[in-house]
Parts: sequence; C-alpha cells; structure tokens
Amino acid sequence: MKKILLMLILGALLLTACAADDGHMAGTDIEAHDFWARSAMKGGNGAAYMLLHHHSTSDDALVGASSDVAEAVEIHLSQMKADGTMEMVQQESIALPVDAEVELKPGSYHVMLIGLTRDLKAGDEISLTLHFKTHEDILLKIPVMDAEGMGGSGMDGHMP
Ligand SMILES: [Cu+2]
Repeated sequence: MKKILLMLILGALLLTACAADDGHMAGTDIEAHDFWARSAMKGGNGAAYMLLHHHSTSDDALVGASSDVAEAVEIHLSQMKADGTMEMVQQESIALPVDAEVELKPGSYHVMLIGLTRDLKAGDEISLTLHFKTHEDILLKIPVMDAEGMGGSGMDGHMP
C-alpha cells in the first residue's frame, strides 16, 4: 500500500514538474517542456511555445515544424524594431548548442501556425511535429490555452 501511494505521489510530481510527458521519449536527448499553443480563429494565425532542452554531446538545431491545423508552419522570432514596434522575422532554424535550454515564448522565438484550418479553442489539443537538423522528429500533443496563460509556467490554472 505504501509503495502504491509513493508511486502515485511520484507520478503527480512528474506530471507537475513536466507537463510535457509526450516530449519525453526513451533515449532522446532533446526534450520539449511546458508546451502550449495560443487560442486563435480558423483562417488566422496561431503560435506555439515551449521550452527545448538539448542534452546531446553535439550541436543540433530546430529546423522546422509541421502540423495539420495550419497551411504552413514557420519558425519566427519576434523582436523590437528601432521605432519601438514589434516585428516577426522568419528564422531558418533555432540553434541548439550542447546543453542548450531555449525558450520559445511570446515576444521571442515561436512556432508560427499560418492559415489555421480550424479554430483553436482553449482545452483543445493539436499535433505538432518538430524537425531537427540531426535528431529524429518529435511529435507533441500541444494543449491550446487562452493568451492570458502566457504568464508563469503557462500551465497553472489552465488544465481542464
Ligand atoms: Cu510569428
């Protein structure tokens, strides 16, 4: 009985610490954590965010992504222009040096979902496949959240 309880507690801790269990495949050395996609309307654009950990011994890079909920998927970087407005610049890749921890977040790097083929509503889940220079693809099941979820860990208080 004690053992079962301990396992339940461990399981709960793991879920809390890493909502991105799907991104954890045995033997993988790139992990995606805390991923979420912003709610958006069909026909518009959406964005997905996550934390990428790279534990390999050689450099890699995120070179693209694909999803069936958008006509095109691009890697973007939001940055401040000289006049103080924000612009999004398409990136060919995001470098993942050894031991890199790269955060894709509002106002910075993000995966842009261009031309949504359906509404993305809070509570939905979308599939997103990440493509890397050398690492095999990682398929993520990404929860959709309203944009006010961008604060904090991105998960708190937004579980159904
Ligand atoms: Cu963008």
